[in-house]
Amino acid sequence: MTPATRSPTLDVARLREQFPVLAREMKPGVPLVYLDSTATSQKPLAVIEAMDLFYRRHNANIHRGVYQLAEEATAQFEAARARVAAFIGAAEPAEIIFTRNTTESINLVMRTWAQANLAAGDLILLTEMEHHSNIVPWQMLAAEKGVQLEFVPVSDDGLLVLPVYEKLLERRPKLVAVGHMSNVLGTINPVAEMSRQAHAAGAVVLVDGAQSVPHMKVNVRELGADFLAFSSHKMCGPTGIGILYGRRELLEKMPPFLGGGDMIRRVRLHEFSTNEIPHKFEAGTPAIAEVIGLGAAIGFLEAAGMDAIHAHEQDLIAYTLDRLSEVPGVRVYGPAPALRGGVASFVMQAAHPHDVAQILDADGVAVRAGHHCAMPLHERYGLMATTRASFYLYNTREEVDRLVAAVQKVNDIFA
Ligand code: C6P
Repeated sequence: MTPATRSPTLDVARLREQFPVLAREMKPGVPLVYLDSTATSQKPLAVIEAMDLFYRRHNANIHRGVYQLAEEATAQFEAARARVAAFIGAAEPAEIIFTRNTTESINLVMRTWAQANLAAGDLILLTEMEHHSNIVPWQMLAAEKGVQLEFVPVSDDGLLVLPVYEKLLERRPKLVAVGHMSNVLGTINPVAEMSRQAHAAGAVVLVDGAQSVPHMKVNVRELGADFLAFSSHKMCGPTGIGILYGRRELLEKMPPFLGGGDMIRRVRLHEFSTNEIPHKFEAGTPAIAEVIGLGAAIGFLEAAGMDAIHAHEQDLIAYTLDRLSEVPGVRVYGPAPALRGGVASFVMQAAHPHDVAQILDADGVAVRAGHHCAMPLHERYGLMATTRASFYLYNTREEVDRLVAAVQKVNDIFA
């Protein structure tokens, strides 16, 4: 298969050359079709080489040594932080906290801001389409503190039922925690408008940007997010690094998360005082090479162009929905292409989602099957599992054709 360049916005053939793994054959003559970027993205040479170079030339701990190597490492680490801040339109690098992943970023807000500011009876609004990472921490807080949780329902066509959201806002929640883009339905929620309404009702807004930040232009100030959580590994960067954006005013008043080195200003035997933000929330030695890799990933994405990436994925998802509609017994969940990103979760009459994924795998097509860490959403549709194909800037229409051919094969096998 020749990788296609037929994208309205991207030179995909050239981009693909930057991802060594995409050249793999899963068995002789069967090239990999990687359709699981929602779980984790592949990594371009720019990222692999930036981390390699760091270890070969600059490796030292940061914020500690006064020698040149340590200063180089610190400068590169902080330059990556500044790059993340600019990428999402934060007012300053100090508003960017490095964690391990989106999950830890959300847990940090729960353990610090929410522990300090919420009391029994306070309301938190979530939605039925949240990933477990944006449900379970709040359930833990509910069990510990007696806060209440309410969920904005999802319609049959995969959209938030906004009149119910507006009604729930009348109960003046303290926090609205909402996913920007669903990892199952692909739905892109109208978060800017939802934030405006939430603020008018006196709530703080946390946005789970795990699926939006990698795939479209996200500006925290336009979004109105007080907190934004996302993961490096879903945006061409390495694993082990998550990001929490928080507004300075909120971060400064929050108690620290973990205790230890780097997060303190001064320690005595029986007390400590905290460092400035963002260091107050970054205890211990961080994943230094990974942060530098994330900086390189952002450079790579910016060079491709976030609007171009989004347009490419919308083209792919429109094509996918169209092509899958030709296959008998396939049902795809989620809204129309214009309202979603590059995610297609589906079920087949002929076979269980896990069997579908296995048959696809035999043809080199890598998709995920299961509940995708969104069990309540699957229950909403009366499902235990779906098969999910998801796209990124390196995918092509030819790969969608390979997906559809393999899906057709499932029907042939079970007919
Ligand atoms: N979704 C998926 O296959 P972590 O694992 O912490 O980097 O990201 C968690 C997370 C939070 N929110 C959303 C919307 C997500 O999609 C994810 C990760 C992956 O769908 C792994 S379960």
